[in-house]
Amino acid sequence: MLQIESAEILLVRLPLKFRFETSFGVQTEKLIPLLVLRGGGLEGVSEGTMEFAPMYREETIAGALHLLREVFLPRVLGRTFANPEALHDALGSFRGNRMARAMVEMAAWDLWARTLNVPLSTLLGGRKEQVEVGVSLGIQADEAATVDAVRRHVEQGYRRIKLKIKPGWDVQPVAATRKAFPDIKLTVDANSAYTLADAGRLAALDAYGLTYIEQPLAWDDLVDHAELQRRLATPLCLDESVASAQDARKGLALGAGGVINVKVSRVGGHAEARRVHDIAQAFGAPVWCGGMLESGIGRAHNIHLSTLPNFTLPGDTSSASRYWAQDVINEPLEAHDGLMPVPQGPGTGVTLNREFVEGVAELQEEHRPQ
Ligand code: OSB
Ligand code: MG
Repeated sequence: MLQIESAEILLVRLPLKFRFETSFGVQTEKLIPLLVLRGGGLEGVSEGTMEFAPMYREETIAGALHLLREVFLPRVLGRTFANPEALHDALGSFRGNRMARAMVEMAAWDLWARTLNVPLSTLLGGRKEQVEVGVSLGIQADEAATVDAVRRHVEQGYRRIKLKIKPGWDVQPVAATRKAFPDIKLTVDANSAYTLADAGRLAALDAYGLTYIEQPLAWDDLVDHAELQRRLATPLCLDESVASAQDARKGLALGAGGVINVKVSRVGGHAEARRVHDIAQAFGAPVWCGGMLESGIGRAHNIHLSTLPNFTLPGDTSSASRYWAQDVINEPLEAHDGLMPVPQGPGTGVTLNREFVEGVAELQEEHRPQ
């Protein structure tokens, strides 16, 4: 049984090793909420991917902390569940806030896998021992800097390069990169910065052999993406606008895209991520595992999810050492030749570096049954 005896919330701030510019702003550090669930002498750990401000989607760290403390944790603390799906159902009547609910669900999966003494990937049904990864590169100062950044990561063996774009900076970096690297797997991500009025500009990207164009239109749209897809040869990939398996079904049925970026936290946890994966597979649409600049905890969860069979395109789960001088976990998560090994051992296979985390934590609180 999955027993939830106590919980711990931690909040850490980590400096990013690179400046990450997207269509919605510049990031130089990451504020990361972590959740530990304890039971039966074991612990499961998860990471929240909502941000300080609602830039990517609508959730925020402050909102998540409030919901964990006052609403979600009181629903699970002191209780015993048959499995993580049953625990998730205990939060199933709440609307939205999927990233916050995912924190509880994902920590429960880790705890459950450790209780059964199997790797999380095995419980989810994945078989790969390593997963193909690419890299997501922020907007650079100019074409030369873009090509330089691409070259460095191609040389490291990454299997796909994704360039962030925005209106006024789209064809330029793509044309320069394609000229320097005619054969690499190349994609772009607009993070919702365009509208249908930009269809002509986006259609110009058809000339560069992109594997997909990620989330060009509004974060909550499916209909305009379907209209845009009819005007483009390049497949669209949905990120922001898929928050559930139902969204995935609707998007694929509408023809809003041909590829889905699965982020386990965005859709509410591993069980829902697997349903998104399955629905996409039924539509013949490949999926890949996205990232939110996670620390080692979220990164390890992403790697385990990526072992499912329809993750046939390289994910964004690049080496942890790209992001952090010091990670929150004890184990390295390093890709070699674009292949990320799946951490072995029970659960996610990674463990919190307590000394480091407690040293930098801006918040650390214990929660017990009332
Ligand atoms: O759109 O995929 C995105 C990071 C933060 C928010 C949204 C996105 C991203 C990335 C980075 O692209 C992926 C990563 O390296 O984790
Ligand atoms: Mg994206």
